[in-house]
Amino acid sequence: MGGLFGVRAAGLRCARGPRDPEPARAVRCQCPDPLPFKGGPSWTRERTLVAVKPDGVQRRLVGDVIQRFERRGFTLVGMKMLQAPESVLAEHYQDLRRKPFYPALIRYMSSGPVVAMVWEGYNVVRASRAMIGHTDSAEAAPGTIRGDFSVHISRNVIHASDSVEGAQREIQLWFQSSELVSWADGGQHSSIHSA
Ligand code: IDP
Ligand code: MG
Repeated sequence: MGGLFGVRAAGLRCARGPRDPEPARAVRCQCPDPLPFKGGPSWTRERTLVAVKPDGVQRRLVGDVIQRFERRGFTLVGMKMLQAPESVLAEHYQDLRRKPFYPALIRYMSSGPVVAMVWEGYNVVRASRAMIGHTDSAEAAPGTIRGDFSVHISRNVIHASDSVEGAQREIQLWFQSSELVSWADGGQHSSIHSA
Protein backbone atom coordinates (compact mmCIF):
# COMPACT_ATOMS: atom_id res chain seq x y z
CA MET A 1 0.00 0.00 0.00
CA GLY A 2 1.31 3.47 -0.82
CA GLY A 3 2.29 5.58 2.18
CA LEU A 4 2.19 9.30 2.70
CA PHE A 5 2.25 11.12 -0.65
CA GLY A 6 2.39 7.83 -2.46
CA VAL A 7 5.71 6.81 -0.94
CA ARG A 8 5.96 3.16 0.02
CA ALA A 9 6.60 2.79 3.72
CA ALA A 10 8.79 -0.21 2.97
CA GLY A 11 11.28 2.20 1.40
CA LEU A 12 12.06 3.81 4.75
CA ARG A 13 15.24 2.39 6.17
CA CYS A 14 16.39 4.79 8.88
CA ALA A 15 17.05 2.43 11.78
CA ARG A 16 20.62 1.97 12.82
CA GLY A 17 21.87 -1.55 13.22
CA PRO A 18 22.53 -2.66 16.81
CA ARG A 19 26.23 -3.12 16.06
CA ASP A 20 26.73 0.17 14.27
CA PRO A 21 29.74 1.60 16.12
CA GLU A 22 29.34 5.17 14.94
CA PRO A 23 26.98 7.83 16.32
CA ALA A 24 23.97 8.94 14.31
CA ARG A 25 26.10 10.99 11.93
CA ALA A 26 27.30 7.79 10.22
CA VAL A 27 23.83 6.67 9.20
CA ARG A 28 22.71 6.99 5.63
CA CYS A 29 19.03 6.41 4.97
CA GLN A 30 17.16 5.85 1.78
CA CYS A 31 14.44 8.15 3.02
CA PRO A 32 12.08 9.76 0.56
CA ASP A 33 11.28 13.39 1.15
CA PRO A 34 8.10 13.33 3.28
CA LEU A 35 7.05 16.79 2.14
CA PRO A 36 4.96 17.36 -0.96
CA PHE A 37 6.96 20.42 -1.98
CA LYS A 38 10.37 21.93 -1.48
CA GLY A 39 10.88 25.02 0.62
CA GLY A 40 13.73 27.26 1.62
CA PRO A 41 16.21 26.14 4.22
CA SER A 42 14.81 28.31 7.01
CA TRP A 43 11.36 26.80 7.54
CA THR A 44 12.51 23.23 7.62
CA ARG A 45 14.51 24.01 10.72
CA GLU A 46 11.60 25.09 12.94
CA ARG A 47 11.55 22.88 15.98
CA THR A 48 9.35 22.49 19.02
CA LEU A 49 9.41 20.72 22.35
CA VAL A 50 6.63 18.21 22.93
CA ALA A 51 6.41 16.29 26.20
CA VAL A 52 4.03 13.53 27.16
CA LYS A 53 3.28 14.31 30.80
CA PRO A 54 3.27 11.69 33.59
CA ASP A 55 -0.46 10.95 33.19
CA GLY A 56 -0.01 10.38 29.46
CA VAL A 57 2.95 8.06 30.01
CA GLN A 58 1.09 6.11 32.69
CA ARG A 59 -1.91 5.75 30.39
CA ARG A 60 0.29 4.35 27.57
CA LEU A 61 -0.43 7.26 25.24
CA VAL A 62 3.17 7.81 24.10
CA GLY A 63 2.76 5.69 20.98
CA ASP A 64 -0.41 7.47 19.93
CA VAL A 65 1.25 10.86 20.32
CA ILE A 66 4.27 9.82 18.28
CA GLN A 67 2.04 8.33 15.60
CA ARG A 68 0.05 11.54 15.27
CA PHE A 69 3.17 13.66 14.80
CA GLU A 70 4.74 11.20 12.37
CA ARG A 71 1.59 10.90 10.30
CA ARG A 72 1.24 14.66 10.17
CA GLY A 73 4.64 14.68 8.47
CA PHE A 74 6.87 16.04 11.22
CA THR A 75 10.32 14.70 11.89
CA LEU A 76 11.49 13.40 15.23
CA VAL A 77 14.94 14.79 16.02
CA GLY A 78 15.22 13.93 19.73
CA MET A 79 13.43 11.87 22.35
CA LYS A 80 14.04 10.68 25.90
CA MET A 81 12.14 9.40 28.91
CA LEU A 82 13.11 10.95 32.19
CA GLN A 83 12.01 11.86 35.67
CA ALA A 84 12.06 15.63 35.26
CA PRO A 85 14.30 17.36 37.82
CA GLU A 86 12.50 20.03 39.81
CA SER A 87 15.04 22.62 38.65
CA VAL A 88 14.08 21.94 35.03
CA LEU A 89 10.36 22.12 35.83
CA ALA A 90 10.82 25.36 37.75
CA GLU A 91 12.54 26.96 34.78
CA HIS A 92 10.13 25.41 32.30
CA TYR A 93 7.12 26.83 34.14
CA GLN A 94 8.78 30.05 35.39
CA ASP A 95 5.98 32.23 33.96
CA LEU A 96 3.41 30.39 36.10
CA ARG A 97 5.26 30.47 39.42
CA ARG A 98 2.82 32.96 40.98
CA LYS A 99 -0.29 31.01 39.95
CA PRO A 100 -2.22 29.27 42.72
CA PHE A 101 -1.97 25.92 40.92
CA TYR A 102 1.83 26.14 40.51
CA PRO A 103 2.78 23.85 43.46
CA ALA A 104 0.29 21.23 42.30
CA LEU A 105 1.58 21.57 38.74
CA ILE A 106 5.15 20.85 39.84
CA ARG A 107 3.97 17.88 41.94
CA TYR A 108 2.03 16.54 38.96
CA MET A 109 4.95 16.92 36.58
CA SER A 110 7.24 15.22 39.14
CA SER A 111 4.85 12.35 39.80
CA GLY A 112 6.34 10.04 37.17
CA PRO A 113 8.45 9.95 34.05
CA VAL A 114 7.79 12.23 31.11
CA VAL A 115 8.69 11.54 27.48
CA ALA A 116 10.29 14.64 26.02
CA MET A 117 10.61 15.00 22.26
CA VAL A 118 11.82 17.52 19.74
CA TRP A 119 9.86 17.61 16.50
CA GLU A 120 10.88 19.48 13.38
CA GLY A 121 8.96 20.70 10.37
CA TYR A 122 7.08 23.43 8.60
CA ASN A 123 5.21 25.59 11.13
CA VAL A 124 5.64 22.83 13.69
CA VAL A 125 5.14 25.16 16.67
CA ARG A 126 1.76 26.43 15.56
CA ALA A 127 0.65 23.08 14.16
CA SER A 128 1.54 21.17 17.31
CA ARG A 129 -0.44 23.59 19.45
CA ALA A 130 -3.43 22.90 17.23
CA MET A 131 -2.80 19.16 17.49
CA ILE A 132 -2.68 19.13 21.29
CA GLY A 133 -5.72 21.37 21.71
CA HIS A 134 -6.87 23.85 24.32
CA THR A 135 -5.14 23.91 27.72
CA ASP A 136 -8.45 23.33 29.45
CA SER A 137 -9.56 19.85 28.48
CA ALA A 138 -13.19 20.89 28.70
CA GLU A 139 -12.55 23.34 25.86
CA ALA A 140 -10.33 21.07 23.80
CA ALA A 141 -11.91 20.02 20.51
CA PRO A 142 -12.46 16.35 19.70
CA GLY A 143 -9.65 15.17 17.45
CA THR A 144 -7.04 17.03 19.42
CA ILE A 145 -4.87 15.07 21.84
CA ARG A 146 -6.30 16.78 24.89
CA GLY A 147 -9.80 16.68 23.42
CA ASP A 148 -9.51 12.94 22.90
CA PHE A 149 -7.72 11.88 26.07
CA SER A 150 -8.14 14.40 28.87
CA VAL A 151 -11.01 15.57 31.03
CA HIS A 152 -9.32 18.06 33.36
CA ILE A 153 -6.89 20.93 32.95
CA SER A 154 -4.68 19.58 35.74
CA ARG A 155 -4.17 16.25 33.89
CA ASN A 156 -3.94 17.34 30.30
CA VAL A 157 -1.55 14.67 29.00
CA ILE A 158 0.83 16.69 26.87
CA HIS A 159 2.93 19.82 26.57
CA ALA A 160 3.92 21.67 23.40
CA SER A 161 5.84 24.94 23.15
CA ASP A 162 3.65 27.94 22.43
CA SER A 163 6.06 30.09 20.36
CA VAL A 164 9.21 29.70 18.29
CA GLU A 165 11.23 31.61 20.91
CA GLY A 166 9.71 29.55 23.72
CA ALA A 167 10.50 26.38 21.81
CA GLN A 168 14.16 27.34 21.47
CA ARG A 169 14.39 28.05 25.17
CA GLU A 170 12.62 24.84 26.15
CA ILE A 171 14.64 22.64 23.78
CA GLN A 172 17.87 23.99 25.29
CA LEU A 173 16.49 23.39 28.76
CA TRP A 174 15.49 19.76 28.16
CA PHE A 175 18.09 18.58 25.64
CA GLN A 176 21.82 18.74 25.07
CA SER A 177 22.60 19.59 21.45
CA SER A 178 24.36 16.20 21.19
CA GLU A 179 21.02 14.50 21.90
CA LEU A 180 19.46 15.95 18.73
CA VAL A 181 19.98 14.87 15.16
CA SER A 182 19.70 16.69 11.85
CA TRP A 183 18.05 15.05 8.89
CA ALA A 184 19.97 16.30 5.89
CA ASP A 185 17.88 16.17 2.74
CA GLY A 186 20.09 14.76 0.08
CA GLY A 187 17.37 14.36 -2.53
CA GLN A 188 16.59 10.68 -2.88
CA HIS A 189 19.11 9.76 -0.22
CA SER A 190 18.89 11.49 3.16
CA SER A 191 21.30 11.12 6.02
CA ILE A 192 21.12 12.01 9.67
CA HIS A 193 23.83 13.84 11.55
CA SER A 194 24.39 14.86 15.11
CA ALA A 195 23.09 18.42 15.40
P1 IDP B 1 -0.37 25.03 27.99
O1 IDP B 1 0.16 23.74 28.58
O2 IDP B 1 -1.56 24.79 27.13
O3 IDP B 1 0.71 25.83 27.29
P2 IDP B 1 -0.17 26.91 30.20
O4 IDP B 1 -1.07 28.07 30.45
O5 IDP B 1 1.21 27.20 29.73
O6 IDP B 1 -0.91 25.93 29.20
O7 IDP B 1 -0.12 26.07 31.55
C1 IDP B 1 0.84 25.06 31.71
C2 IDP B 1 0.18 23.89 32.37
O8 IDP B 1 -0.25 24.27 33.68
C3 IDP B 1 -1.08 23.37 31.72
O9 IDP B 1 -0.83 22.51 30.63
C4 IDP B 1 -1.75 22.64 32.85
O10 IDP B 1 -1.11 21.37 33.08
C5 IDP B 1 -1.42 23.56 34.03
N1 IDP B 1 -2.50 24.52 34.27
C6 IDP B 1 -2.76 25.66 33.62
N2 IDP B 1 -3.83 26.29 34.12
C7 IDP B 1 -4.25 25.52 35.15
C8 IDP B 1 -5.34 25.64 36.08
O11 IDP B 1 -6.13 26.58 36.08
N3 IDP B 1 -5.46 24.63 37.01
C9 IDP B 1 -4.60 23.58 37.06
N4 IDP B 1 -3.58 23.43 36.20
C10 IDP B 1 -3.40 24.39 35.26
MG1 MG C 1 2.36 26.87 28.00
